This record gives sequence, structure tokens and C-alpha cells, in this order.
Amino acid sequence: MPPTPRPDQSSPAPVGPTGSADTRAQDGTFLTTAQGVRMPDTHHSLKAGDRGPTLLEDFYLREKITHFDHERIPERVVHARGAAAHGTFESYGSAKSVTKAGFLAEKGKKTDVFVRFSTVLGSRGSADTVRDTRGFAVKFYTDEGTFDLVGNNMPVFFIQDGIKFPDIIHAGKPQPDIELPQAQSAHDSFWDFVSLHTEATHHVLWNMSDRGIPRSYRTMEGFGVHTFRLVAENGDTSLVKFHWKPVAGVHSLVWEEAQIAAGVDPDFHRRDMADGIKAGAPLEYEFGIQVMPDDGTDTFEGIDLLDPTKLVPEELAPVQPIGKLTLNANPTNYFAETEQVAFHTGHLVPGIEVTNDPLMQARLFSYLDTQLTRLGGPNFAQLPINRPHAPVNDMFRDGMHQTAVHTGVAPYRDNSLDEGEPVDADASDRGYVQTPRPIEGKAVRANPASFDDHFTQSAMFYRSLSSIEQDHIVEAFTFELGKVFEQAIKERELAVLANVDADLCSRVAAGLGLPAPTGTPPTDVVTSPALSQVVTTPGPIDGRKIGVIADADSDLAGIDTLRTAAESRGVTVHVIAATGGFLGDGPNRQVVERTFLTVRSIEFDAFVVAGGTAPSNDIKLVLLLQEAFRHCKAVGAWGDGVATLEAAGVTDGGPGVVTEDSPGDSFGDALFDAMGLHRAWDRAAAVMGSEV
Ligand code: HDE
Repeated sequence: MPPTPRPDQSSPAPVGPTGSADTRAQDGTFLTTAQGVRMPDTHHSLKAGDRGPTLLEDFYLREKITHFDHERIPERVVHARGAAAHGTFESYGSAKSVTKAGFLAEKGKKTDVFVRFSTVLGSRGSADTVRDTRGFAVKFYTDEGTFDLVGNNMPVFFIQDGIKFPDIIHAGKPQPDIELPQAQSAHDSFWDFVSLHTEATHHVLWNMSDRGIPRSYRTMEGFGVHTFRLVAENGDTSLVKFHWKPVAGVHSLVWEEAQIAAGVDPDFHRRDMADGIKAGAPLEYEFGIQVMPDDGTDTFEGIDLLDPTKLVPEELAPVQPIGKLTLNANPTNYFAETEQVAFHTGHLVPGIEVTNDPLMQARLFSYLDTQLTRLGGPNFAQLPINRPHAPVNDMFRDGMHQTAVHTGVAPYRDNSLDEGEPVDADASDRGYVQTPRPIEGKAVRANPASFDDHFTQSAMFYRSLSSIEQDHIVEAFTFELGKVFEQAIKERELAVLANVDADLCSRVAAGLGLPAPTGTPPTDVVTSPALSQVVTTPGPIDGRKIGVIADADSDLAGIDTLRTAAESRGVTVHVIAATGGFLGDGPNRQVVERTFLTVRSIEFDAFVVAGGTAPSNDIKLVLLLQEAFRHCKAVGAWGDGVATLEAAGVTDGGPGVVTEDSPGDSFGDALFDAMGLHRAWDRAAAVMGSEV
């Protein structure tokens, strides 16, 4: 992969909340110590003679090394691997009837946001494209305080009660003796846990589906998972589920691509986001809510809204758009922003409240607690990225890493010494006043009976998908269980699958070479077509990339014709040739951006062979085209470029294969439509077999 270019050092001030930070650019002034003493030399320690021992009195050496020794902070215990961007949220004003939250109620109201995407299991240096759930954590810096929506790219979770979180994470993390495998669920302890805790089944199906290997953050849905309570200005309450719908559509990698990318470009998602933003293609999502009545039952259409292993099908409660999120600025400093950002489910604003979901309740403790270790004390809200954009007037004082210089002599209430301030804010002052709700019951360690059905929605998810998506689930289960050593665990998981869907179970069992057990899968499962991500009409292709294979004799003007058409659709064109440098020297001179050695198919959404290109049987080129073809991407050629496709075994005229005499409008339109479908799945059965 090409290196992502260095950040633009000439930009006047860092973007987003760090604007007010102590910014220290490498701006050409003298090198100093941390105390501001100018230093003549940072390459030689102070020694007794040029061959002598280093002197203890070298305060600069000790300061430099000591600082370095402490440059790392503990990585997040989960979601350690992440990438983030700044942006803006603009309200449609449509949520005004259900919430008094100012940033949602007012039409056109803009709010700064910082969003961090992550994988769950891997360490900070692990690969982006592993099979896993993705974090989708949004910090809204609203005028009424900070609201964090700490969600995932899947609408359900593995466990129903937060007390099990350490268990599922211990099971998913690498085995404790030799710390492997990294960032993988394909190992014994994960499958041991989920086969014993059948409440995990629904989430496991999502993880094994294409949702576990998103194409990019740009094409990933987000979910608040839990049910929240919204409070309107008049005090009326409703129960909601939050959704992020990507404008670019919901798309995934295929498994072989995910595996290749993990080796070829472990930063695949991070790079895609950073490059896209830098190229002026922001990531865009619509924010939406499903609204359910708050009638005191915490259920809707028979679904327990406090059970985080259940979703509400969109067919029963449509997702109503309430605003738009645009991510358009990369961080200025990874550590200061992406690493130090601290999300907390308890960062709520008036108009948004929590429910009794026992998973959410445990999170309300965990997120504050974890920052104390990770960020070294209770003052993490003073870090630039965590500073609210609303005025802060708390009475919290001192502590590790205190950087505020508080004035006033009476940090307590009531006081008479600081003129009685700060004063309490009641609801009419936009204070956060919890809606009084009845709470009673006996203290028990138990779940309600309505949490017991672990299979109906699991079956709903599986049966709502297209057959190619179901194939992928079967292959993912077969792959993951194929990596499990203990026979008893495989058999137990097959018994779980038998209670979801007999066909799913028997296909996985066949792949593992084991007998398929008989279960009691749910009957009367109502499917939810909205759960499938396969599209039948072309969607947007902004931010996508086309690789054009060419040589010095190719139709270079034709490449420019295609480029102009592609750029008008927000798509970029990149030339690939046998060696680097330039092709031609006239007005249509082309820069070779990748060679057959440096390119890999995962980088591009479509490949085209330019007319006039001499047929080549270079094995790297053949592999490139075959891979793209096998992964059901759009491929094409104009003129005699077709010969190169044929040499790679790409069948002309098949689904998603676009060939024309010239790269004119009809070629471009057909190619862009094929890209808009994301994959030519009709080709899958013929080319993929059981490989992906
Ligand atoms: Fe988290 N989770 N979680 N989680 N989670 C953390 O907080 C935790 C859960 C999610 O980009 C930690 O600051 C518990 C559900 C995201 O910084 C920690 C439970 C969902 C991120 C923690 C859950 C999430 C985290 C680790 C069960 C989706 C990354 C570092 C009760 C709705 C945020 C940190 C970022 C991070 C605990 C369950 C999403 C340890 C105890 C459900 C996106 O506090």
C-alpha cells in the first residue's frame, strides 16, 4: 500500500476541540527541554570524554528518555484498535415532538462531533479487517453538555446482563498462556462461551454474517443497541432505538478480501477513512430513531425492549430520520484525540435518558471507571478532546493531572462566600432532571422469563438474508468452528444452531464432517427484509476507486475520458502498469500509481483494462484480475483490452463484466451501475465455490 501522506503542517490550527489546546507544532523555533531551556544537541549524551561513560548530570538525556519511557498509556481493555474523525451533526428538527434535547429539536442546528470506530477484540496494533463487531462511538459536543452515543455496527449484543461482560471478553481475547490468536473469535474459548450461553446466539449470527467484515466505515450501519427513553418538552416520554444509516449504503468485504487486507494493509479501514476525508469525500450517515410507546411495559409487539439481544424489526417500527452526520476532518494528533477520547454511556443531555436494560445499567458504571486507569485519574474531561463545548461550572477540585486553575473559595453548596454560586439548574433552566419513574421490586439475581427466547430472532435474522448472505454465514461458522480443537465444543455449537435453523445446522455440520443434531427451531418466524444488505438497484458510489490497467501503447486519452466521467460521480481512477513512472508524454500522460508488484485487488472497487493494452500473462496481473472477478467486483475493458481479461479467465458478457468498443458514456454508465450494486452476486456461484 502507498503511505498515507503526512498531515498538512501548514494548516493554521488543529481542527475540532483541540483548537483550544496547548498546540506545539514543529515550527522551526529552537529545540528546548520541557522547561524551555534551549538545547544545542539532541544526538549526543553528555560523556566523560568521547569514549567515556555517560554522566548522571545529563538532565536532558534523563528527561528525554524518561518521557519516552512513559509515552504509552494502557490501551483500552476492549475496542483498543480504533480510528476517528471530526465532523458536524445537523438536526432535521423532526425529533422535536419526542425530545427536548436542544441539538435534536431545532431544525438546522449544527453540533460538533468526534466519532471513533473500532474493532472489539484486537490490540491497538491489530488488523482492521478481522471478523469482529465494530464500535461506532459518537461524541456530540452539544450546547447543553456532551452526549455520547457509544454504539456498535450490530443492533444486538452477546449478553443480557453486564455482569457477564468480563466473561465474554475473557473468552474472546487470546488464550491467556501464549496469547493467541490475536483479534480472532476463531478459537476454543470463544466458542466454548457462546455455545454455553445461548443468549449470545443472535449476536454470533451477526458476527458470522457479512456485517462482521465491513467494506469500510463509510458503508457501515451503526446502532445504539439499547432502548433509550426520550423526554419531550411537555414531559411526554417514548422509548427509542438509535440508528446510523450510511448514505453510501451498507456493504461488506468478502472473507478472502478481509484475510488478504489483514496482511497486505492492516490499516485498510483507517486508511480508507483518512484518505477519503483528505480527498474531500466525507463520510455521511443519517441519524434515525425507531419510536415505541412508553406505556410502562417496556415491551413492543411482544419484544422485550430491555433485552439487548433483541432488535425491533424496521417493518414494525420504521427508522425515522432526525439528522445527518458528516465526518470531514481527520484528527490532528492520534494520541491527543483518538487515543485520549473518553466515551461514557452516562454522558447524557436533558431529553435523553436510560432504561432498565441490565446491560446498559452496568455500562453506566464501567465507562467512567475505566478512564481512571486508562487516562490516569478523574480529570480526563479536561483533556482537549474531552472538553465539553458547553460551559463547565462544577465543584470538582484537585486530583491527578488537574490542569484547570480554579478560583473562588467555596467549592460547595450552599455557600455565601462565592455569592452563592453556582446555583442549581432545574428543568426550566435546562437542568438534567430525571423523569420520575416507579422503581420497586425484590433484590434478586435473575432475568425475567421474557429474556429466555434466544432463538426466534436468531432465526429471523438468518432467514431474512439473501441466499448469498446465508452462504457466507455457513462458511463463516464452518471456518471458525473448523479452528476449534475440542470436539465437544463444535458439537455443542451445532446443537445451538439446530435450535436456530435446521438447514444452517446441517450445512455447517457437513462442512465440519460431523453429524447434524436435531433441534427444535422456532416456527412462525416472521422475516425482516430490512436486515439484508444486498441491493438490487445501484446505490451511490462516491469515494470508490477504479484501477485501470494500461501500458505505454494504451488509449491514454480514453483513460482521461473515463476519469472525467468517474470524477463527476465522486469516483477516482488510478493507473496500474507493469512498472512505475509515466505512460506517454503528451497531453494524456498518465502517472502510474501502482505496479503489478504493489497493487492488490482489495484496494479497488472495479478494474478496467484500457483499449490498446498489450495482452499480458504476467502472473501478478492474472491474479489481480482473477481475484477481483472471484470477489464479484465490476470488471471491464474497452477495445482490445478485452484480450487481457480473457487471458485471466474473465468471462466476457457475464454479470458485472462491462465491455465496449470505447470508454464513452455507455461504458461508464454500465460500469458505475455495476459498482453501485457493490458486487455482481449472480456471478458468485460460478466463481466463488466454497472459497469465500
Ligand atoms: Fe463497551 N466498553 N462495554 N460496549 N464499548 C468500552 O470503555 C463495557 C457494550 C463500546 O471508541 C470500554 O473507554 C461493558 C455494548 C464501544 O473509546 C469499557 C459492557 C456496546 C467502545 C467498556 C459493554 C459497547 C466501548 C473500554 C457490558 C454497544 C469503544 C474502553 C455491560 C452498544 C469506545 C472504554 C471508544 C468501550 C465496557 C458493552 C460499545 C471497558 C462493561 C453493548 C464502541 O468501559
